Amino acid sequence: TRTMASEKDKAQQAAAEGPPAAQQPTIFDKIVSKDIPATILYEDATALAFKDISPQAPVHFLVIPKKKTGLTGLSQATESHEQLLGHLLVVASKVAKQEKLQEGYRVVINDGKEGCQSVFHIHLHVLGGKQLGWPPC
Ligand code: D5M
Repeated sequence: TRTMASEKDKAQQAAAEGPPAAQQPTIFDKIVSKDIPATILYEDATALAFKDISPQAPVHFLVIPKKKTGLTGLSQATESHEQLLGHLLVVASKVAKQEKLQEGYRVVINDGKEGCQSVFHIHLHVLGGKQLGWPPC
């Protein structure tokens, strides 16, 4: 689809610009600091969940750590991130319930160029609200 193509383009462009510096601010830092608006669905001391600006399903939100602590993407994960990554999954589950996804949903983490990652601040996609297809590629 066109949307897929443009996400792929963005990911390839981001990859061509070189590896992201771990602490380089992204658009998600501005969402965390409320410098740019987002529809926030959940917030605690560690995590933020907000609606994706370009929804790929009737319900599509992102769960991010407020401080990425070196985690630009899942490929950067180390044992030091275990607690944070676990927390993001629990938040995804809580917000999915809150958004009434009792019939099911999907959680996705895009990583790097071939994974179509375009924002280098780790984020979980939660998609649902319709019968999803499989495989996603
Ligand atoms: O996904 C990055 C996702 O981030 C993509 O689905 C669009 C979303 N996005 C980008 N900017 C915004 C703002 N400002 N608000 C909400 N959502 C946003 P990736 O997995 O890196 O391809």
